[in-house]
Amino acid sequence: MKKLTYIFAILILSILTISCSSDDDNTPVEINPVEGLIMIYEIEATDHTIQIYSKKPNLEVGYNEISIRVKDLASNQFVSNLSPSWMPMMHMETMEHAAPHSMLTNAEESTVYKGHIVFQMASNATEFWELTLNYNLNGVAKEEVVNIQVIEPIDGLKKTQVFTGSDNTRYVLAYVNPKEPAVAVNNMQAVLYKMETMMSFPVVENYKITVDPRMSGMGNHSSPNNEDLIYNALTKTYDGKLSLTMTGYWKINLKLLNENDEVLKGEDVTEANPESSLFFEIEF
Ligand SMILES: [Cu+2]
Repeated sequence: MKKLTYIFAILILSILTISCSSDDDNTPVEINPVEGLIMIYEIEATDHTIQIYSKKPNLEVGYNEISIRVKDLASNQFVSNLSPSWMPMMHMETMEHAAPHSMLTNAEESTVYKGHIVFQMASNATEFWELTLNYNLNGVAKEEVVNIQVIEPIDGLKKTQVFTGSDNTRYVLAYVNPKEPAVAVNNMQAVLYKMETMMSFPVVENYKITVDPRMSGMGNHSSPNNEDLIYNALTKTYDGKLSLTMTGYWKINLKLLNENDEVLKGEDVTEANPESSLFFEIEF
């Protein structure tokens, strides 16, 4: 009986294997590597074209996911060995400063280089952002400087905080997820950078951000099962849970704590103190 079961199992397995492999052979999959993204800039250079993509139609103050690819006009192919780097720079009337940004990597699609930039402020009539791109094309080092437009978020909600902590350090904290909040316990994500100089913004590791969402329009009620944002070394983000019990406007009250649990910014929400000085806003 045991032997029979064994043979039967082998039979089932081989049927499954056959059906799987035949599926693979018969359905060619063509994937557009920039599916769902909007090309916001296209720069024509002499022998190549640079394309800059975003999920949103504009670059906004706050966290922006940006993808870049380069087409070699000689081969008419997108290049997968660019080794690119980038530097966002704001030229203000009296000074210049950079912005927190990640590296550009092509881990998911070999010809699409992805990264993020957290813009602290919007462009205006006299002050502007430039993005300098450095990369290799057929063994030749290239540099392209792109004038980019950064606007205030269209929804007018605060999702980026630039502040001085009680340790006298300047920080940039930006909301990342959920991009589409739901009435649920949402996975929440933020990024935290320290302003070392005007040009250098390293990721802050191993701090903690407490989460207290409130509906100020409804007696400032809270929600159960929120989880503090904890540093994730793999993604270099702060990850936790955001519980939203109904649709509407929520102020997500935050506190930033260092590795010794000392509060650097933000306050508890109490009867006497309805909101923290450190917060994000969402509406859905
Ligand atoms: Cu500026």
